[in-house]
Amino acid sequence: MPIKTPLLITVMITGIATFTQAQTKQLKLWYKQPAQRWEETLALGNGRLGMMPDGSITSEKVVLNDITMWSGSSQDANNYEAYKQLPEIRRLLAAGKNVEAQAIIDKSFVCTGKGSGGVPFGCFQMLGDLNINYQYKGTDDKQIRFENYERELSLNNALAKTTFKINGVTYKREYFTSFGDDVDVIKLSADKPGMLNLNIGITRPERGLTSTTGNELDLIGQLDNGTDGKGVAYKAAVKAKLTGGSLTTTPTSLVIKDATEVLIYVSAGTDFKNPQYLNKLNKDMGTALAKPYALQKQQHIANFQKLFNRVNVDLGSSEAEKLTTDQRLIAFRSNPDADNALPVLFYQFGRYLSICSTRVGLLPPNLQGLWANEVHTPWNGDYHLDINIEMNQWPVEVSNLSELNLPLADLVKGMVPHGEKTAKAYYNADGWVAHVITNPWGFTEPGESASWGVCKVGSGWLCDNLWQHYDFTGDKNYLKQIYPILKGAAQFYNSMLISDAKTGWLVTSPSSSPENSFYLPDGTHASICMGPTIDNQIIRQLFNNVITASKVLGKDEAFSKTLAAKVKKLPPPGVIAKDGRIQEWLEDYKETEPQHRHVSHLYGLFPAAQITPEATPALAEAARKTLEVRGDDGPSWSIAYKILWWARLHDGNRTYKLFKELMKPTIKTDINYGAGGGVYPNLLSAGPPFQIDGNFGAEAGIAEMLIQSHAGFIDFLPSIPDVWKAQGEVKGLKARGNFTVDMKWRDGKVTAYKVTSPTPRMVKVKINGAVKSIMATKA
Ligand code: FUC
Repeated sequence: MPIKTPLLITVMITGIATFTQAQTKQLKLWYKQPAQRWEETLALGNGRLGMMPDGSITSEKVVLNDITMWSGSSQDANNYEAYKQLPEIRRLLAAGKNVEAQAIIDKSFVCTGKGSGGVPFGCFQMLGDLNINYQYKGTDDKQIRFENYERELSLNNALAKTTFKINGVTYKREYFTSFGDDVDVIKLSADKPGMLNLNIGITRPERGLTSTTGNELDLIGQLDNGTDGKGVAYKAAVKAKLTGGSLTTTPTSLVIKDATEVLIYVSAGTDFKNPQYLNKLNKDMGTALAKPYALQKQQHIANFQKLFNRVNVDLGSSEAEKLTTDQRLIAFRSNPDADNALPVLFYQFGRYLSICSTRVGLLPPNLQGLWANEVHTPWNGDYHLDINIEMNQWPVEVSNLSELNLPLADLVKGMVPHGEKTAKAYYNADGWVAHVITNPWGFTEPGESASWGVCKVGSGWLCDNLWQHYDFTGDKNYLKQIYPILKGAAQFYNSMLISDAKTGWLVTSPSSSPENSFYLPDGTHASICMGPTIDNQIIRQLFNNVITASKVLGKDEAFSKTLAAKVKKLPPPGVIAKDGRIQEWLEDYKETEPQHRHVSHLYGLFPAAQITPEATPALAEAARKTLEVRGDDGPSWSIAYKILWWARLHDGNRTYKLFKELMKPTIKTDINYGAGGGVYPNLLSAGPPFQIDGNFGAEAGIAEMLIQSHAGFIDFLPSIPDVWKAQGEVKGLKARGNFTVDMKWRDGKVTAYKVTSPTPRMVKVKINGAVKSIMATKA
């Protein structure tokens, strides 16, 4: 809930100091060689279009993306007979016959059709490859000697560059996905006239036709929708503007000879919710071509910086900043305490990635944000609801990018009508439900396998993300808009909870604890159970949020009372098992994988605040033991989640240990479900493979180390490691209730701070261990 503003206490803000304006620090990734693999290429994006140049000398590949490139289509994969199996499944579970219950689910309680295994579920796909082949005068093409090579990605300007010298000529390339004109822009230049010779092609592994019309190079196609083949239609148009030289075309390429400067524009789009996409992309191309490059670049940077410059974090400079980013990661591994600027870079890279991978009115970032170099992206590049998509959104509120939560709210709104059908089909229940996976087509059915697909708190978890936007902003209009979504999700659980005969608690049945399994007393194992802890925690959270919302909006008092009565009958936020850990399931089962990557039963510790060291010390201690047994490794998202939990447990040094784990350099790409998460040379997070949740989760974790606001007050430096204590400064972080926080510290003690709000208000803060009320000044 928003932070209460106590009345009548007027304490002056102490220690106001001048805080660094905007970004004074240069934040960049840089390298001294071209990318050898996609995981070394630099991620550019403008919330819709993505572009990843590899900076090769002769054959440069620039992977292009569009966040709406989705195969598949709306479908109805509900099994409308499924609810008839519910009494028998529940009877078996109550009798401890989980294996038998699971068998019925696999047969008749999953989605119909292929589920995530193909279309119509669909898959997020790359748009295409822009292939630029360069020829250099006076060189033997096979053995080109180049020097002074550098490529970089500036996070301050959302701009990538490549420079090198061949035969005394300096070549420069500048790349950006324009936040102004909504096109990809590449500027090629040489410091001697007439030295640019190249041809440009555009391809795609399937469903893409390349052609030229006039001086425009086009890639067009249509993705598979799983029914009549006429799925999302797309086009990418490429044009070049030259200074000097000549432009001709072949049927599949643009050929440029003897130019001094070349501006390449890619204007692309799909018909996803945009039947007029061809008009738009033609118009965008026209505007881009007509504008002077310098102005275009300036507008791009200005638009991007409106969001990026809202937050500044400074933990000091380091010598390691002089190292290239790949070398710096290696150095950090052996001497992490010498480079406090790396966590800052990684934090700001997370903010950069949010700004680049989503925008208001479009889709939220998927498993890979908006960057994919394949047609078949791992896990379909979809929206996984049992951690991943929620984690993607966790950093945006605290990191002052609140509006970037709205695309998720739109996605969820679109799921509701379908989720209502799913609620009826499987549970004969009111409201709406979503299980483990969704896509832009509104999929809400269980997945195709009982082992992972039946977890039913996807909808409840999403609602918490939606709630966070209200909690941070206090925006009642927004609350009004999302209320029906929250209420519908609560109606579902309200109408399907059953009473557990042993405890009398209200629980879900059937369900599972995301993607874990357990041993039954007879030695067999199963995933399906009644009332896993995560379900209880998510439902508690949702019901309480709906109760608060109904009060704030002054509606649905009767329903709110029903929920309040049910909350009392839910299992507590955690049950402490014999071994001192929090029980993952209603029964004290032994897990089949003690180090399983999901630690779902700590949802109550983060993102929820049902378990806190202050209010529930015994549960907090049990959470600590739970984490000790689970260990510190896992896919990157799992390590990132552990940063967040340890931050909530106020163990700064442990959070930093986990951050170090997360920053293990790797180039592995095989799908990993166990230990071994890390980071690629381009700082994208490695599950492996690339999954952006690790970036966003770690960003949220770093913010949570610096500021927390879930317990009714703003906690300054709740969880920083010793190595950050000497001195630091942050500016622009957000706290629940729409407060903005700046602070400076020295030797672990806050020395100056400023809390602002749209209107002056009292707010509770915890600074240097003391809780007090202060006046937040007008922003
Ligand atoms: C969840 C995780 C996997 C992976 C996938 C996309 O199922 O268990 O590790 O992150 O989502």
